[in-house]
Amino acid sequence: MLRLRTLLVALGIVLLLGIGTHATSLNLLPSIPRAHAASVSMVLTGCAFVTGSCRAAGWNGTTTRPNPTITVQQGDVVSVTLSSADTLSHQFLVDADVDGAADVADCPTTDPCSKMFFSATPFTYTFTVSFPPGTYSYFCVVHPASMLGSFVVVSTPVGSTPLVVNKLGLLAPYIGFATVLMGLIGVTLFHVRREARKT
Ligand SMILES: [Cu+2]
Repeated sequence: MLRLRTLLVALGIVLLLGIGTHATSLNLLPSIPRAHAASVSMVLTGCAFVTGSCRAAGWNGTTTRPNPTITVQQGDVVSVTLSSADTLSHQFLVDADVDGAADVADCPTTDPCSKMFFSATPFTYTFTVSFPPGTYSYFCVVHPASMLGSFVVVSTPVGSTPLVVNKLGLLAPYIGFATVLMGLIGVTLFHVRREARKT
């Protein structure tokens, strides 16, 4: 009978340990990363016609990658370093209300926009992405036909990988716990029966 009591105490300890392990396994549950604003910097040079360092018309005026797609997260603080590479006047604008670049009346209330510039000396225009996720366009107000590109606003941090939930991995601690519990019940029943037979 003493052996049975010892066995039951041992079973209780193992059960408590099991519940403890079970509780910590809850930390394995995936957590959604909290959105956080970041500071994003980029350089855009103005090129409306081919001259000097301007190999093509377009922001950054390269033949390989003019008008680069700009991808940011909602809430990001974006700093654009602007200069003119063809001595012409340019003005950076993000068409946040999607009504085209011509509507300068939106600038800078709804559409973030820089001052007009023609100097080769760079200056930095900073704005916060306060509009919702989506695909927008950024323009040069003076040359909207050639100096335009995509401005993409995403809701998750730029460069983060999508959350993948390993469902089997989540179940593993539960299966392990259940197996140990069943085993212990089996062993206990075996000993209880043996003790009962002895008396
Ligand atoms: Cu321009």
